[in-house]
Formats: sequence, C-alpha cells, structure tokens
Amino acid sequence: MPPKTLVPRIVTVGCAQMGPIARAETRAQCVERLIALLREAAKKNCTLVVFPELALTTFFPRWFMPDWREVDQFFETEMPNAAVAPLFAEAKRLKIGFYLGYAEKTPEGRRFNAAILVDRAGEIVGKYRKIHLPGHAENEPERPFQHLEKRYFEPGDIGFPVWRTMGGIVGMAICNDRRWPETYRVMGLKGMELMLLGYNTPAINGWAMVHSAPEPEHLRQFHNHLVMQAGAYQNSTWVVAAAKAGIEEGCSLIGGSCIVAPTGEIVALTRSVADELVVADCDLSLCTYGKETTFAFAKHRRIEHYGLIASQTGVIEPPQ
Ligand code: CDT
Repeated sequence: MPPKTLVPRIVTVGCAQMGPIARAETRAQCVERLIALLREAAKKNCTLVVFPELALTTFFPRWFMPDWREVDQFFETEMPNAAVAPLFAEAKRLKIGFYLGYAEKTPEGRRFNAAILVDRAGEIVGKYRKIHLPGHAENEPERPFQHLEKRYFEPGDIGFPVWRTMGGIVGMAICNDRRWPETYRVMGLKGMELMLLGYNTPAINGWAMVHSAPEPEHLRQFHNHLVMQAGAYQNSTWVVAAAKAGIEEGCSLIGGSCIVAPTGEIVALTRSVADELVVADCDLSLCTYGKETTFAFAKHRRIEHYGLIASQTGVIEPPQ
C-alpha cells in the first residue's frame, strides 16, 4: 500500500508577548499596544495571534485590596466593550483571529480569569475561564508581593472546551493551567491540535522567599518550557504561549513566550521581556504522527487504572 500523504494544514500563528503594564496604564493604552502587535503580525502573514493572560491591565492579584470597588476597576463587565472595540475592528479588518486574556465580571457579580477566542471575522467563538487558580485567598503581608488569584477569581465553570475554528481544533488555557497534565489531556481527548495560552509568571515565588527556599530564576523558566513541551508532545498538539514579561510595578515577570511543536520542540521563542512578536507556520497535519502512533489514545490508554485521577484531589499515602 503506498504511504498516506499528509496534506499540510498551515496556520501562521503570532505569539504576542507584552512587556510590563503599569497600574496607571489605561485600557486604551494597552489596546494601542495590542494593535501594534497585531499590525506586525499582519505584515508577517499571521491569521491568528495569541495575547497574554490579563492583557488589558497590570497583574493586579499582586496586591491585597480590601475594597472590592478598587478590585472591580480591573474587571470587564462586557466583552467586547468600548475600550477593546478598536482591537476587534482592526483584527477584523486584517482578518486575524486572536486569543485575549482579561478579568471578567459577570452580570451576577461572579469574577473569573478569562480568555476569549475571536475568529478572523471578528466573532467571539469561544470563552475559557481559568480552572487552576494559584496563590492564596487571604492577605499574607510577610510575602514580598501577593498572589491573590484565589481571592479575586472563582475557578472556571465551563471545563476545557475546544472549538473547530481557523482550520483546526483549538483549545485554550491560562497560565497555571499549563503546569497540570490534566489540562492538555482533557483537550487532547477532544482532538486538540492547537492550544493557546497566556501567562504572567513572577520570576520569584513569594512563598519560597518567606520559607527560605528561594527558587533560582533559571528554574522558573525551565519549568515554564518543560511543562508545555511535555504537554505538547504527550498530546501531539501545538502550544502557543504568550507571556506578560519584565519588571511590572517592581515585580519581575518571566518572558520566554514560545511556540511548541507537537514533537515537543520549541520552534519560536522571544528574546526580550518587552512587547515582542514571534511567528511560526504551525502545520496542524504534524499532529497526526503522534496521535496515530505513540499517543494513539484509543489504542494505548488504560483507563481502568486511571480512576484515581478524577476521584481524588490530594495525596493519600499508603499506611505505614
Ligand atoms: N498567573 C499565574 O497563574 N501564575 C502562576 C504563578 C505561580 S507562583 C504562585 C504560574 O503558574 O505561572
């Protein structure tokens, strides 16, 4: 039998890292920066651009704010809204789809760390709400800075959907989600070919500082890439991850935004901790090899032994 030829399915994706956003920076200023990245992406023939987590504001969970009215200034109550309308309009004009992370407050007053997927016609085709919220819920003044995502957001309530759009099967995740193999596997089981993700990762772990167990900065970057390369390989999917990077309000955020191929190899990587676009021609047909061989789930998974993963949260050690 002659070998089957895989027909290339190329999506040219831009990974749009942002440098720091100051607390005083307005939505309009952020949107101007996003539009500049989008225009650069258009010149490089991108049809899809990934922006960071919470791309419209500074990473506000670093501060304890007892007044919820102050907190709410960082949230969007509708999407799109007047502030982001120019981004939607420019993306539609350029026929570029995009992923955008932002803080969402629902009409019922619920708060989520969210991302939307907008197609090349400017329509919102998907929404994701961050499931794995890191950090803590109470003020911990001994830390050099707070990480209060557990205070300001509820865990996402819409699971890990995927969408058939822009030529492939696309999933979304946000920052800490990338550290959990379950994130990739749930979407991998839905045939995901392209995972889009934004992140804000402090270069130091506040808890580690307090507990005299500082984690060297190079390990923060190593783990950033390690988890995404593993997730991409083990699920034979592309992963596109855009950071917010640099010194933001005195807090250093790692860069290292990247595009990872289904082989687990990084094929594009930012060099700066500023606004920077990197691009890759992501051939979605390259997902087929892993999905039909080593990670042909239907052939090789042994779910009769995996029950614990979805029935037990923490560790239960065997008796002494
Ligand atoms: N934004 C976000 O999820 N950041 C976390 C920081 C973990 S350290 C408390 C991350 O996983 O990168």
